[in-house]
Amino acid sequence: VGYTNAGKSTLFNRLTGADVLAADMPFATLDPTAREVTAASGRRFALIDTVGFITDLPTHLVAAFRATLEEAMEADLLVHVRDIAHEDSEHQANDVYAILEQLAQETGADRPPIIEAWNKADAVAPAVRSVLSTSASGHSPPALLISAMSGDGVDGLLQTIERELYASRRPRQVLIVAADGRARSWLHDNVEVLSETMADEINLAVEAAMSDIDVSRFISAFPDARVR
Ligand SMILES: Nc1nc2c(ncn2[C@@H]2O[C@H](COP(=O)(O)OP(=O)(O)OP(=O)(O)O)[C@@H](O)[C@H]2O)c(=O)[nH]1
Ligand SMILES: [Mg+2]
Repeated sequence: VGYTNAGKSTLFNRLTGADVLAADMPFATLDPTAREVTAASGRRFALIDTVGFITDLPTHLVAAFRATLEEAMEADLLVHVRDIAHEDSEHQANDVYAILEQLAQETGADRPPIIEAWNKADAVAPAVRSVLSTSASGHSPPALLISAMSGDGVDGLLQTIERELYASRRPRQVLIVAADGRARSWLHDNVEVLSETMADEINLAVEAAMSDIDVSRFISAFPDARVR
C-alpha cells in the first residue's frame, strides 16, 4: 500500500519479476495484481500490488478503489511504500495511515501489521541518504531504505517481510466442534493444517502452523474455538 506514485508497482515488479504498468502518472494501477514471491529461504508468499492512496479521490473512482483497499485489511502484513524523496513525504504517510485507520474501522478488522519501505533512496543526496538510513534503523514501524528502481536495499526488505510474516508461526493446537464445517474450512484455506484427530465424540483437534495474526483472525471469526 502507499500514496500514489510512491513506487509500489516498481517494487512489485522488482520482487516478482512481473510486468505491471509502472508509470509516472496517478492511478497507473487500476487493478490489483497478486503474484507469488519466493524468499531466500525458499518460503513462498503472495504479494499484492494495490491502487495508490490519495487524499481527494474523484467520487466516481472511490467505489472502484474501495474493494481493493478493503482487501488490504485482510493481508498478513502491509508494506507501506513511501516516496522518501518527495517533499511532502510525511504528509503523504499521514494520509495513508488515516485512510488505513478508516478502512479498519469500516471493515471492523484489525489493521494488519506494517513495515515501511522508504523508496527512491537513489533520488536523494548522499548526505540525506545517510541521515535517512540512521532514522530508518530506529523507526517504528520497522523501516527500510530502498530503491525499487536500482534494487538497492530490496534484499533486506524481502528478509524483513519474511521475518515479520513467519516470526510467530508455530504449530498450534486448535479445538473445534467437528460438525462446524466453516471453522475447519477456514483452517484449510488460511493456514497449514498438520494433522487432524477426533478429540472426543464432538470435538476435532486440529494441529496447524499459525502465526499470532492467524490466531487472532481465527478467534475473531470463531470465538468458540480454542487455540493453544
Ligand atoms: N528515482 C526513483 N524513481 C522511482 C523508484 N521507484 C519508482 N520510481 C518511479 O516513480 C514513478 C511511479 O512509480 P510506480 O511504481 O508506478 O508507483 P505506484 O506507487 O505504483 O503508483 P500508483 O499505481 O499510481 O499508485 C515511476 O516513474 C517510477 O519509475 C525509485 O526507487 N527511484
Ligand atoms: Mg501502481
